[in-house]
Amino acid sequence: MTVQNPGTTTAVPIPAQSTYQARIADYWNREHNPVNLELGKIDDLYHHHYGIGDADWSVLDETDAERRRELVTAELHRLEHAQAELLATHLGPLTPADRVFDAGCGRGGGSVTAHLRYGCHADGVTISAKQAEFAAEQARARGIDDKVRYHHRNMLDTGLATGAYAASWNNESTMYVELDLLFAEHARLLRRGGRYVVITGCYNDTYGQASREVSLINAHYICDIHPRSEYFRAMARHRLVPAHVEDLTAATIPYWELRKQADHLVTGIEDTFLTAYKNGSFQYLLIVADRV
Ligand code: GPP
Ligand code: MG
Repeated sequence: MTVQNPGTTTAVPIPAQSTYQARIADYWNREHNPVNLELGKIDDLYHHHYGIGDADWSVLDETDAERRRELVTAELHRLEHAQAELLATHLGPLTPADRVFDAGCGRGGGSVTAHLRYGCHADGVTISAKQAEFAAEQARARGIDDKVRYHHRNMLDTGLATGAYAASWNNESTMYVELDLLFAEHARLLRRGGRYVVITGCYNDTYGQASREVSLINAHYICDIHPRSEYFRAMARHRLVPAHVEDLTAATIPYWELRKQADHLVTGIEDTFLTAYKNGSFQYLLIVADRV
């Protein structure tokens, strides 16, 4: 290695700080799955997470093929939005003066959901420049860009203001990062008594190591699903104290059963999720914690 100028350091490129992170940004910059875009189009709430709750199976009875596709798309979107609303419920109570941080915000649906519910300011961060542009355009179109902002940054190193946030969350984005680095950043951003919420897929320590299905999910999204235990260990190390934990595994299975039957939307990962949930190796988990 040649040290050309020992008196200075070279800034690490932000937001992609490693080859891995550059690869993730590349994936999300190219991602155009109909299962995300067709659902989002319905009401301009673009989610990048799965759904919860009982499905209305009658949508499958529709005999007109095109109408059936529309009904199935709308039903999957309803279930995804129900998941976003559940997460938003746990952020509050919040006032319009409060600020929230959406870590790994994707195309922005979660921040808009929180803003619509509480009137709060929101800062969403994504490592994908395309997602950040898309989300910002959505906020402009809604006329809420004065309060809902999206940043092309790394959620481990946001540059946002210390202690400025009343609540923060990760909605299915923790599997892309080391939890210690992530929770250190949430603990820094949250004010004392602030709220942290995570919904995630984690592997079940009771089952043992990651199952074949968990490994297939990792390969599909280029992520690294953590064991359930690691969340609690890492939170404890970063002043995040769990106040509520909910296993959403049973609640998410109808979403996957319905998505599996949506020929116009499937991505090929549906059976793997269903097997992983049903064989007990994988869990869909909500954790709500207080920043102490
Ligand atoms: C959802 O995004 C999934 C992730 C961000 C990563 C993996 C999550 C786990 C719980 C393991 P998406 O809505 O873009 O996925 P899809 O295109 O499959 O709908
Ligand atoms: Mg999706």
